[in-house]
Amino acid sequence: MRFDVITLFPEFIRQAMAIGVVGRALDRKIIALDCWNPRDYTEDNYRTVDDRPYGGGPGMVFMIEPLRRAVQAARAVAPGNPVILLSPQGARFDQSRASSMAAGSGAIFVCGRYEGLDQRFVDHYVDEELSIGDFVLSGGELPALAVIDAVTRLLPGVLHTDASAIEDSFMDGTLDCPHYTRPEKSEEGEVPAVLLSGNHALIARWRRKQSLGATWLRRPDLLTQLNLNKVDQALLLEFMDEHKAKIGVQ
Ligand code: 58G
Repeated sequence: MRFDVITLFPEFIRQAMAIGVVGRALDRKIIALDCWNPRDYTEDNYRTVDDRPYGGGPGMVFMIEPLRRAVQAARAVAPGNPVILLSPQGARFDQSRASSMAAGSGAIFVCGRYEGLDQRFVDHYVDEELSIGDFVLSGGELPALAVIDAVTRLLPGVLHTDASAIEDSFMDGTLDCPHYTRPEKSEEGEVPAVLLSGNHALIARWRRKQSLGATWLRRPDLLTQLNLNKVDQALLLEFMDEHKAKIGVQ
């Protein structure tokens, strides 16, 4: 899997990607990273990459030419990989998109800056526009790093534990259950007894119930997308009853 990143801040991308799970995947050559700086593809003395918007208004617009040349350089070494623009106008990036990307051979990410890119660049060179959420950032670098991280941790051999086992919680559209580690008793309370029982069937049942309950409480929008089987329905009803008893609903 190779990732190419078109960015005015290649050191930001390289430094962020040297850390943690993604850094280890790079060291072990499970992924490869190359950055392409549009400023290196300018020809004027000032190395200009932005200009004033036609039609007036505040801010600047990323010029076509340095972006086109940077993308062409990336494409030459990563033929067939899609050119992906990170922008608030993009389709929402989620776990299912992360899985599909993990099944591919990589991507060329374009990180915009300023008020945006010349639309003619978008129309001609961008295959897909993605957004990591409904908010505006000052550049596409953080979203590109988020996408690369989400995809990389799904690749075989990247996580110590089997990624498919870990991802099961969100892959099936429910939120993760709570986790606990030592000590068994702390100032802040005790670990739920079931987790100390050694009864693995009961533990799996408790975790599933907590996942369904958390999804119901915090992300009812996700819950409506699910097709719960009879067992899940029973577990969720149990959680709902206990929750209602706890907050004092008859
Ligand atoms: C058009 C307009 C093209 C992604 C703006 C490119 C990027 C948030 C997200 C841009 C971003 C997100 C300018 C700065 C987009 C660029 C970039 N902000 N929600 N900012 O994924």
